[in-house]
Parts: sequence; structure tokens; C-alpha cells
Amino acid sequence: MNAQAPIRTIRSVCPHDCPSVCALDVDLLADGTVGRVRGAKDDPYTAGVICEKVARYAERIHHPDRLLHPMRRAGPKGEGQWQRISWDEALDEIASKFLAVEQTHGAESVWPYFYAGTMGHVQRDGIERLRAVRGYSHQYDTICTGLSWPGYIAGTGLLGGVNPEQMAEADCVVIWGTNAVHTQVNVMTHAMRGKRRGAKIVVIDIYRNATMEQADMGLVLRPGTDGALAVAVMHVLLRDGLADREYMSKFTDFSPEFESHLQTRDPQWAADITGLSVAEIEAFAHLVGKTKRTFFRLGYGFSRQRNGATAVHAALCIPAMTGAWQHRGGGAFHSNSGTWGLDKSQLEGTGLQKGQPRALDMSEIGPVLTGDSKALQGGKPVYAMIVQNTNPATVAPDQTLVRRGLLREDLFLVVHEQFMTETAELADIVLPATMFLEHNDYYTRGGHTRVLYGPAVVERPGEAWSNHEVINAIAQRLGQTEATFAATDRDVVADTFARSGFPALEEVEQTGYVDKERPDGVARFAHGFAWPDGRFRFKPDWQAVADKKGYRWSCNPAIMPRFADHWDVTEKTDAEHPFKLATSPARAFLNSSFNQTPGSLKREGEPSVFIRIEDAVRLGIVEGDAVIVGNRRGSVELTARLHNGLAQGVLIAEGLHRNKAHRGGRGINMLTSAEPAPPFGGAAFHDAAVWIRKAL
Ligand SMILES: Nc1nc2c(c(=O)[nH]1)N[C@H]1C(S)=C(S)[C@@H](COP(=O)(O)OP(=O)(O)OC[C@H]3O[C@@H](n4cnc5c(=O)[nH]c(N)nc54)[C@H](O)[C@@H]3O)O[C@H]1N2
Ligand SMILES: Nc1nc2c(c(=O)[nH]1)N[C@H]1C(S)=C(S)[C@@H](COP(=O)(O)OP(=O)(O)OC[C@H]3O[C@@H](n4cnc5c(=O)[nH]c(N)nc54)[C@H](O)[C@@H]3O)O[C@H]1N2
Ligand code: SF4
Ligand SMILES: [Mo]
Repeated sequence: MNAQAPIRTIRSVCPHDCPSVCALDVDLLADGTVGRVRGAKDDPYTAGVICEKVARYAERIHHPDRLLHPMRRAGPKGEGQWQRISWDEALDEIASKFLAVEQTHGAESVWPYFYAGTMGHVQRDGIERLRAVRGYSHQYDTICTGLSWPGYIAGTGLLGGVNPEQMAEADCVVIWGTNAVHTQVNVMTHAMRGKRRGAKIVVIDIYRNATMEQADMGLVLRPGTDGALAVAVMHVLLRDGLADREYMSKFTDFSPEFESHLQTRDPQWAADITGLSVAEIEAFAHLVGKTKRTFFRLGYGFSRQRNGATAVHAALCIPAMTGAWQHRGGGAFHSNSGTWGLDKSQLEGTGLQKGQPRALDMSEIGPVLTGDSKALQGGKPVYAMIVQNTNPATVAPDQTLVRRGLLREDLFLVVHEQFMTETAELADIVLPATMFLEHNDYYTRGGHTRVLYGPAVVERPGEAWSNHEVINAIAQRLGQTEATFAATDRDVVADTFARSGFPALEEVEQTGYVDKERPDGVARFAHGFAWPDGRFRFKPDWQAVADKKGYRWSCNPAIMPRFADHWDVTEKTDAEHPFKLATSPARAFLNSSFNQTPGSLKREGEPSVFIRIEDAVRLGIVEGDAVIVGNRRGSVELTARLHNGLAQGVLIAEGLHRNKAHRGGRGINMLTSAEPAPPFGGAAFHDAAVWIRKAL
């Protein structure tokens, strides 16, 4: 850490893909570098707390491995030989290759690919403008939210919930399928405030993780069985007179058919499926049934199963049955991403769309690039890509196909990055990117209620360009003359705020945020849920969910369960694959970001896998053994860590280490499947049947 005194402290926003979207106070030092980074104390949600990886941001922004100049591949793909080139040369080559692909194969053979490496809307979503004006293939966004969002909307009709600060006012907080200590530390800040008042904390997960260590009640269930727990809880609520029938008759579609469905879902039935005891299920049901002010904080983790969308919906049904929504401190929250009211038409070039190109599923990047005709929707192969803000060669499922695809000789791959990621290593052209303190952007806080602004305050290293600048420059090289491709990032923020009816940017700059908190009654659906009849749905209408959000079916609609339920469609274990593996997030990495910073690498150590002690003993595996975990898709070498907090037959591998950090060079996503999960696609990252054995 640099010991100079700060010359000033500026307000910024953490740009990483994390629901907390913390407001930051960043010290700037006399030599122009970044010093300490702290959580803003005057921001009610951040409340002075940030995670340790961002507190050490100087390590990342001033990392000696930052990319500084455009480079062209100078040897076989992926062999690491590069030639430094100028921006002009790079942009000319990109434009001429893209034009050649357009002319030879059609515009749909170009596939701009991006995700949420930065959550700033201008830098993240501006790539859509280029896609629109050229008629390039669209991206169907599924990798992260494709299962959880539909599950939530199926109940409430809107992706929004009670202000999470109210966890501090709850008498019980249920943290369901999110390892908040690792993934969104601010949930713990507010939940612990409640706990100090005497509130009970319940954590529901598939292993005793860091969050469960803080809980009063920890429920460790088998992966992919949350729906069973949820419907059995509702069975008990009805059986023991703890359901709020008056609330249900006014605000939900509760029906005799649903009630008789639940009669068949008793605690013993759920115990057999979940591995929990009848006593645990009943104790949990009684706690939430008797504690009106129960706040359900539903995470992403339990949606990353093939039945994840239905599981999220089933869990969300519990507060609709107890009527917790009626009480301050009660209700549910998953994300507020449906509540911002933003007009992004200039930012995304909505009005400039050329043609009606196909939308390729981003989670299926492996099948798409290896010519799977279903993934390509019967259309032309992809011959050119520009990738921004994502690292598919590490994070996307079914790496055998992803790598084979990215290594294709006839694929022209441009990667715009801050670091030489494993995706950038496979590129034809690598472009250096700025970081959040080096460009202007605004950010929406999915885990709360604010829109925040983060200005450019430090000098960019070398010749790094922002995403916005790169998209504009490529568009101009391709002959696009629209004014939007000449605007600055700051102009686009200002324009988007103006179109959205937000205060002017100059005003927002003073405080750093716009508060989009909705009145409490609206947030808790006190005037009705967001379906035409105002009723919460125990009986989901998935087609209506698809219509609201533009989702498309990945399965036959007829196979979906009729009511909230356990849906038995997860990947099955068998004699050859007797274990279930989940790839839960590591504390010091954020997806694959930070897997190059010294502090994070030190904390995470080598790639490892948790195995239950009894399972290890049976297989003759001891702590620290090298093991191989595999299935039909591939295999990975890991270090065994014995654990006493997970169910029999469950393995947990925390974190997206670099593939190269594994002996053998193959990373954890060798084992995950790219098959689109029902109903609308998305990768079931925590749902893989595998075998494990000692490495020879
Ligand atoms: N430190 C850190 N922070 C992160 C990330 C990171 O990689 N590292 N990733 C960021 C991103 S992109 C996102 S989307 C969020 C996601 O953050 P979360 O909402 O926390 O979701 P996950 O990280 O997928 O998984 C959370 C927990 O779900 C558990 N889980 C898996 N399967 C099941 C199941 O069937 N049932 C139940 N009950 N639990 C299950 C996992 O074991 C894990 O403990 O976090 C963000 N923040
Ligand atoms: N096995 C397994 N795989 C998973 C998950 C899991 O739980 N288990 N989680 C999944 C989830 S939820 C998600 S969201 C995905 C996320 O996966 P990714 O979107 O790939 O997230 P990161 O790995 O953080 O990569 C983001 C990249 O963007 C770059 N970047 C950041 N800011 C900028 C910028 O301003 N400009 C440019 N050009 N680049 C920038 C960073 O350097 C980084 O390399 O991973 C998924 N993969
Ligand atoms: S990664 Fe999440 S918890 Fe950490 S500073 Fe960023 S927003 Fe906050
Ligand atoms: Mo994510």
C-alpha cells in the first residue's frame, strides 16, 4: 500500500457485478495514483462497509499486468506471441474483417458478446448500438439472471421488492441461496442490525458456508431441492393454522386446487427429498409462520439448478402465504432491476435497429461457436466477435466446446480487456480497456434503490480506451455517421438521465446518486401485485412472464409444474457419477475478476473442492490430496478439503480460478453444462453430476 497522504477523496461507485453496487470514497494521491478505497459512510445501504477485494483496489488498477497497447496475434492462436500495433491499425483491421464477414456470410455472422464486468450502463450496454446499426446477431442474456428473474416475476409480476435496509427492522431474516458474506457483504450489515435487536437469522444453503456461520438456524439441504422445502413449509402453515387466509383471499390466487396440491407435500415427503429432518422443516415453518415481520432475501445461488426458476418461485410463495408483505420489516427481495424506469434508447440505439437478427444464447457460446445448428437456430456460423466485459474462456459452461470454438482458425476474435484474460489469450486482436476511475458512467444498484454516478478521476494507463470509445470508433470506421457515435460517455449519461426524467447530471454529480426508492406500500405490493388482477400467483403463468420480459421457451411449456412445487429435473447421479457438484463463489474473486491480484490469490490459495468427511474416508481421500473430478463433459484437477457441513454426496468447488491455476490447465467449467435450463434458458452452474477420485 502506498504510504503517501491523500490529496483528495472522491465519491465513486464499485463497478463490479455485485448486487451491492457500493458507494465508494476513493483517496487520490499526489502522484496521481489511487490510495485507500472505503465504503461511503453516508450512503445508507453501503453504510461504510465494502468487501476486502475492492478495499485493495490499488492492487488491481495499478497492477503491472494491465494491458496498455493494442496488440495483434503474431503466432498460432493462443500461443502468446503478440505484436504491438497502433489504435489506427487495430481499428482498420477490425473494420475490414467485420465488413468482409458481413459481405461473405451476412451480418448475423458477427456476434458482439458482452456481460457485466462493468455494471456501468454506458460502458456495458453501449455495444448494443453497434449491434443495432449493423444488424449483427443479438445476445440472449441468460448466464446470470436467466433462471432467478423469471422465477421471481412468476410470483409478483415485477422484479422489485421491499427496500433491503428494512432487514434491520425484521424479526426474522431468511437468507436463501445466497452466500452474502462472500457475494454481497452489505446484506450482512443490515441483517446483523436486525440480529442485534433480537431478530433470528435463517440461512438456507447446500453447505455450511461463511454466511451460515452467522445464522441462528442453518438449513443444509441437497442441491436442487429448495422447491420441496418451500411447498412443505406451506403445507405446515396451512395445517397448523399459520397461513394468513384473509391476505391470501385478497392478494393471491390461492385456490382449493392449490390447497389440495399442498396436502400431498408433507414434511416427511420433503425430508426424503431435501435430506432435512421433519423437525427442521417444521421448526422453520413455525418460525416464519409465527414471525410476521420475516424478510426473505432470495439469492441467485439456488436458481443455478435446472429447476431453479421454479425453486425461486416456490420460495417466494411463502411470504405470500404468511402475509409477511403487509408488515414493515417483512416481505421479500431479490432484485430491484425492474424498477429504474430508464430510457436507454440512445445508449442502446434502439431506434436504429437494422433488420430482425436472431438472438444467440450467451450461455451456449460453446455450442454456437462449434456449429451446433440448434444453438445457431439453423442459421450461419459465427465468424467474427468482439468481446467486452466478460471472460467466457473461464466463466462460460462446457469449456471443452468454448475453447474449441474460440480457437477456430476461421473465427476473427477481438477482445477488449483490462488484463490478458484466458479469453484475451485466444484473440486475434487485443485492445486495452480503462477501469471505472478512468471513465464516466452511471450504475444501478440491483440490490437496493439507488442509481449512482462514477466520474473519471485518474489518468488512464498507456493507451487504454473505454468501451464507449471503442464502440464509437468501430462504428465510425464502418461508415456509421449517426450523432450517437460522436457523443462522449458523459454526454450519454446526461442524455439518458434527461430522457428518463432524472435530475440533470450536474446535479447528480454533487451527491453522486439519484434515489429511486419507491413508496413503501408500492414496494410491498400493498395495492396489489403486478399482474392484471393484482394477485400474487401460486399458479404461475410462465407464458405471461415470457411476454413481459421477452423471454423465449427452452422447453415444452406443457412439462412445467402447474403450481409452486418441487420439480425433479436436475442432473441425476448414477453409478458412474455418484456426486453432485456446485461451483459456489469465492470470497476474494468476483467471477474471474481479481483472480490475478496478489491479495485475492493469497486468500483463495489453490483450486480446491470440499468433500464431506465420511465420503472422503470411504474413498480413501485425505485433506490436501490431489483429486480429479469429472463427468461426460470433462475433468478437472483440484485439491481435496474435508468439510463437515455438507450433505453426503455433495461437492463444492469455490471460485473461478484461472484454468491454468489447475494442474492440467483445465478449469471448473469443464464440468458444467451449456444446455439451456427450463423454462427460458440459463446455465445451471451448481447442478452437475460428477465422479471424484484420487489423482494418480
Ligand atoms: N466474492 C464474490 N462476490 C460475488 C461474485 C463472486 O464470484 N465472488 N459473483 C457476483 C455475481 S455475478 C453474482 S450473480 C452474485 C451471486 O451471488 P449469490 O446470490 O450469492 O449466488 P451464488 O453466488 O450463485 O450462490 C450462492 C449460494 O447458493 C448456494 N447454492 C447452490 N445451489 C443451491 C441450491 O440448490 N439450494 C440452495 N439453497 N443453495 C444453493 C451456493 O452453495 C452458494 O453458497 O454474486 C456477485 N458477487
Ligand atoms: N462455474 C461457475 N461459472 C460461473 C458462475 C458460477 O457461479 N459458477 N457464475 C456465472 C455468473 S453469475 C456470471 S454473472 C458470469 C460472469 O462472468 P464474467 O462476466 O466473465 O465476469 P468476470 O469474470 O468478472 O469478467 C469480467 C471481465 O470484464 C473485464 N472488465 C471489467 N470492466 C471492464 C471494462 O470497463 N471494459 C472492458 N472491456 N472490460 C472490462 C474484467 O477485466 C474481467 O476480465 O460467470 C458465470 N460463470
Ligand atoms: S464487489 Fe460488491 S461488496 Fe465489494 S465493493 Fe463492489 S459492490 Fe461492494
Ligand atoms: Mo452473475
